[in-house]
Amino acid sequence: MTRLSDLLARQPAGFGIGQLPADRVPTATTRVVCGFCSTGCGLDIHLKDGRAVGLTPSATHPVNGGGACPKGWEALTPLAAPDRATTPLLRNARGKLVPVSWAEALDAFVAGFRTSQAAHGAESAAFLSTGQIPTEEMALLGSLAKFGMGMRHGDGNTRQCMASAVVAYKEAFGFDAPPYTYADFEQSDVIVLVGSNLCVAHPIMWERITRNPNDPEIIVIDPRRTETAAAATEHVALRPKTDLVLLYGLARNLIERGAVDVGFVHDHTAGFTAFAGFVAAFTPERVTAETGVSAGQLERITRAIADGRAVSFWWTMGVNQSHQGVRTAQAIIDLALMTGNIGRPGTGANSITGQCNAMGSRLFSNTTSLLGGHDFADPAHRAKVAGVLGIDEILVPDGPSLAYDRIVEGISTGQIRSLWIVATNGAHSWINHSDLKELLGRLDFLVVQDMYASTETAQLADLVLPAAGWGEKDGTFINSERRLGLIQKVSPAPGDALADFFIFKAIADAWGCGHLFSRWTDPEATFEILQELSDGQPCDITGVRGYGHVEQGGVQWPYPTGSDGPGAPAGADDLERRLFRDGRFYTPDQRARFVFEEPVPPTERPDRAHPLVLLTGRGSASQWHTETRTGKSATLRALAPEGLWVDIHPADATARGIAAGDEVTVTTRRGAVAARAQVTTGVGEGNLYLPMHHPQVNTLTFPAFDPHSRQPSYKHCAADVQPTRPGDPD
Ligand SMILES: Nc1nc2c(c(=O)[nH]1)N[C@H]1C(S)=C(S)[C@@H](COP(=O)(O)OP(=O)(O)OC[C@H]3O[C@@H](n4cnc5c(=O)[nH]c(N)nc54)[C@H](O)[C@@H]3O)O[C@H]1N2
Ligand SMILES: Nc1nc2c(c(=O)[nH]1)N[C@H]1C(S)=C(S)[C@@H](COP(=O)(O)OP(=O)(O)OC[C@H]3O[C@@H](n4cnc5c(=O)[nH]c(N)nc54)[C@H](O)[C@@H]3O)O[C@H]1N2
Ligand code: SF4
Ligand SMILES: [Mo]
Repeated sequence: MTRLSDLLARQPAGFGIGQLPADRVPTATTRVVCGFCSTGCGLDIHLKDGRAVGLTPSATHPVNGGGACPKGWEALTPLAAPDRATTPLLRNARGKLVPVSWAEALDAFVAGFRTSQAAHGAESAAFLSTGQIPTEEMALLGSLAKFGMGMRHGDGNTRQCMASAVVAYKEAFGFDAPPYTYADFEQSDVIVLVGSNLCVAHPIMWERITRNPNDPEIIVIDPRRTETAAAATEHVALRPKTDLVLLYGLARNLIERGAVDVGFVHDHTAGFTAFAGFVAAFTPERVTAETGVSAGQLERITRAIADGRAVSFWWTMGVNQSHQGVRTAQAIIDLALMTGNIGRPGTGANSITGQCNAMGSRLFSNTTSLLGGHDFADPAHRAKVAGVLGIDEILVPDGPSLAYDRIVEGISTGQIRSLWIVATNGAHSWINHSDLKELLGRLDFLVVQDMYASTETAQLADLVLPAAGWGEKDGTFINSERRLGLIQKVSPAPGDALADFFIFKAIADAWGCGHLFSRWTDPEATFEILQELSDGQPCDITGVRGYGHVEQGGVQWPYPTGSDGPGAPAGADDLERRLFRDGRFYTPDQRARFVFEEPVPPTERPDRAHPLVLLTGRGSASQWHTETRTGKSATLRALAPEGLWVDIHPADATARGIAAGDEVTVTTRRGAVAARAQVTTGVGEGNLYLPMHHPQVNTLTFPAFDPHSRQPSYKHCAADVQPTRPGDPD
């Protein structure tokens, strides 16, 4: 802990502590990482008698260096919201959720799952979790559900978000390993952002770009002129879902120009010759015809990449949330590999994660991969994990779980009969959720564990378990650049709400499998287990010396034993570390793979009734997903538009007699939603844009999925917009 005097010495004049009422003058400060996005900003929490009374972004944290976005500044506010779940709630015979004690709730939990599993088999129970709880909690949930309760199927909301990047990296690099460190934002001379609106979704990463001293070329590939595109040096406004054609065309042009790093490709990759042959068909004429990007612009970006000394490629949901998200991500990786832009400062094929602990979920949630980035299908991995945990190997399933969409499908076929949802609000966020809501109603038993009893999903539950949130518990997160950071309890949880960790422990005891988790006494003891599980893996963190080690600035994986001792390899203990500096990847032959496939059109095609394409995504820097948290802050609400606005191109608006501010109805084949018209050239002609934060938006989206990652394609469906007539929905 830092002393108040140290804190005050660091504050600029006029900080104003002197004006605070006496009962709010902090007496100490402690450091945590933010619990919203994956940037992982350090926040200094000011404490009075051990309780948070305010916060300031950490000036000395390597991620944010004193900055935070509005959500970070307001992080404490949602904790005090009146709709917090403060006691367990059980649906009674009259169908009403009523408060019950923890003892009754645990009895109901065990009875509900046991009864359903007895009738339909242990594997008919499943869970859906999150990228927003600490790694220790994810690991305990995944282990309890699969090793203790006999579940085989459990997935996370990270399927909605990162699944395409995970598969892309695994196939290309041999492990799910985003290679970069944020310093790369400052060290590039060419920065290519594909389907990524940093200014809104990762404002502090954008701030790091603004600190780049090289006057970088910033190329933004996005069908919309986003805040980020407007600030770029080049905005490539391609047609939605044509990225793959553009990227292959870029590869072809770069080859023609002789921009291939022949030495790197020869020494460290496999499959380039086939790739070069494949992309030859992506001529500039074809690229222009399919993507709408002009030959001149294609030439400019080819030249920028070819001439760049340090080119970094970054992508987010505009790539992952696509019917061909994996191959699109791999096309970005292909570009980085062929130009040798990997492993050096300012380079990389860099997937930016979304949620504060998406990376923890990818490695330790025991859903798609077995704890520690292991493989359920590999007997040696199962034996290793069982050995570390001291459990019988037979308890470890021999294959991965069904993906989120298959679990949902399983409810409709009767394969899945009971479900436990933790820290995700699928009844708002799942693609085409009208279906999901109906299906959740068919379950024998639905448990929702959340900070708020008011979420769309909690309202459908048979049992609601009240959870403590960020700021009310301890644990670690892993951010986008693989950096472990600490969260700490700085505020008491309301009422009977408990940290998810201790809810899981109580359930394990009630279920009768508590003995499996006797070593998992608290989050920090669990962290040691995670370290052991990571031993020898690319994400090895055995060298981390407990929570104290990650509190101040965090530590990036890998950090194997000996990373900071005498004799440690050079650079192993640097504050900023990137992967693949030696050109060696995690594949058996240590070579990265070129992976590619013929592009295919999106699943749902526009027609006369729905001639437009609807895109969805983030609305503003102050809104977080389904707004269960950000919606509770008056400050954050004031920073976002009120109500739902749809972006419409002026030509499309004129053709329909729509003027700015008009009430309109957006329709797809699945439904109709009322909104106000924002007439803007920010969207392309023929496109509409809706922010995902409004609960109705996912009644419109079309459930298409990438075949390799099962990630939903939230950013494409056929739609129309018309002036609202009497009788339309409001
Ligand atoms: N304020 C705020 N910040 C957040 C979040 C939040 O809810 N609010 N959520 C966090 C999470 S979990 C995530 S995953 C990230 C998401 O971060 P981003 O991916 O940056 O955010 P999105 O707005 O979903 O999508 C990015 C862009 O993809 C574009 N796009 C749509 N279709 C295509 C296409 O076919 N090609 C290309 N190239 N682009 C396309 C959209 O126009 C949009 O501008 O943000 C994180 N940060
Ligand atoms: N149309 C459209 N839909 C989308 C997207 C899009 O771009 N377009 N993006 C998708 C993406 S990338 C994502 S990541 C998802 C996000 O979708 P969700 O995960 O459904 O969104 P959140 O609102 O973050 O939900 C998190 C829930 O966890 C609760 N919670 C927070 N902290 C804790 C905790 O510590 N413990 C417990 N038990 N509960 C907690 C919150 O109250 C909230 O109810 O949405 C997806 N949906
Ligand atoms: S940029 Fe992300 S991590 Fe940083 S303060 Fe904002 S929400 Fe938190
Ligand atoms: Mo996400």
